[in-house]
Amino acid sequence: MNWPLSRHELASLAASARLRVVGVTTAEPFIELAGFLSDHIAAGHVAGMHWFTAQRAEESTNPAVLHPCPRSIVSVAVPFWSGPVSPPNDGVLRGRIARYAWGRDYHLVLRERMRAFVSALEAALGRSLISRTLVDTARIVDRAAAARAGVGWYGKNSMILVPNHGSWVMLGEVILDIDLPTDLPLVRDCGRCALCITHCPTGAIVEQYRIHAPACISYLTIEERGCIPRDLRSHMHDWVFGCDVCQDVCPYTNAAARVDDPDFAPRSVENMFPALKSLVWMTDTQFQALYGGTAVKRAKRVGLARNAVLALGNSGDLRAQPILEQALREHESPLVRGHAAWALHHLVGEDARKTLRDCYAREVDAFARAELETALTA
Ligand code: B12
Ligand code: SF4
Ligand code: SF4
Repeated sequence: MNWPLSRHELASLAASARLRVVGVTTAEPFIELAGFLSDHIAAGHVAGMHWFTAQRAEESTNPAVLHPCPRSIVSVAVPFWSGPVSPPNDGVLRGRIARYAWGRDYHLVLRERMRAFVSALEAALGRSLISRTLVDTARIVDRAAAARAGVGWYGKNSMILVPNHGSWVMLGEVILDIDLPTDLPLVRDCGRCALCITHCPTGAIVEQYRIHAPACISYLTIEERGCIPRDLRSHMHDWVFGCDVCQDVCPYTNAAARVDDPDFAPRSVENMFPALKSLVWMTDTQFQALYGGTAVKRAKRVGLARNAVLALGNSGDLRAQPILEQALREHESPLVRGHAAWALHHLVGEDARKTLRDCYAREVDAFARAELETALTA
């Protein structure tokens, strides 16, 4: 077949758009995935994400629903490992944000680069293309496209592992109306390793390649808008947005090459290890200044405050006690007050009784009252 571009030309056009890891697959439907996804949904593994319906899953496995004349899918992986970083030793009680969310929102970064890539392609071919760029829209299963395009392979934590970068990559796709030379899937697997399964703090990797999202800290801190199940709270440790444990323990991900991509660089320490007290009392303006234009925005200000009180309760540090007492008495959100009741009791046990009793006498919100009652009777 006469390809309009060679593999090499395609790779250098992608590199000119700052996309260094790309692979190509056909626009054929992902037939096996459709069945896997409907079983996955029926088993409740994505419960709580109401947009994740069987119909949407079926559509997401068929590129013809997403593009009028799809011929090829270019899968892109943007690496972001910038080397080991520890929280500052400044005596401040701090939480932890997952690494992918430290810098600019990856949706914006990937979309800009993929659009630049399409423009470069059009210039090289001398004609316009019918294209669609996708990133994390759940309109296509990004990992399935990456696996079929040979960009990476599935780890048992269900992450796509990319040679030289492990799972420290964000994924996107460009669907095009032209045929391109395709790549073969990589023939790799985890062997006997199961570190991610044994280290997952909440047991969310229920079997290899299968995540029970309602138990995953990433889901709990970002997608869950209401009450976090009590039995999972103490396992969330200091995570306030996302979780990197199943990647941090992975030997492939640990061997990732360092990339200094300014788009993924944090603006300040608060984008990596935020001060928990500040998160509890943040105003909308402060929230916007720190987290506007980053993926953290998705969790919303009150969601982060709720996550922060849990992290304070899990800190084991008595300096968290007055912060929690104040949150329990004065926070404007009943969601935060309710979680603060659990956190305070978890931190100091019986010593919380007087504050809990005082607050119970004044509390009017049903959720916060129920949490106070549970803490008092625990
Ligand atoms: C919903 C969602 C979540 C949910 C559910 C995750 C899940 N694993 O199901 C929650 C909120 C929990 C979540 C968490 C995270 N997510 Co998320 N999430 C998504 C989203 C929007 C849809 C994923 C989906 O369809 N899940 C349903 C399952 C069934 O599909 P899957 O995850 O692709 O899993 C595949 C494997 O299970 C495989 N498989 C099944 N059986 C078998 C058997 C064998 C033998 C093999 C080899 C494979 C295999 O097939 C499945 C389909 O491809 C995608 C974006 C997108 N549009 O695809 C991002 C995405 C998957 N998330 C991403 C990231 C970065 C994360 C977090 C790391 C964020 C964080 N640090 O907190 C965590 C990681 C948790 C984990 N271990 O998966 C990246 C993953 C990048 C990568 N390198 O793989 C994606 C692709 C976003 C992006 N555009 O880059 N996420
Ligand atoms: S992101 Fe955290 S909670 Fe979710 S599967 Fe990985 S280790 Fe478990
Ligand atoms: S930790 Fe081990 S089992 Fe898990 S993804 Fe990495 S190599 Fe695979």
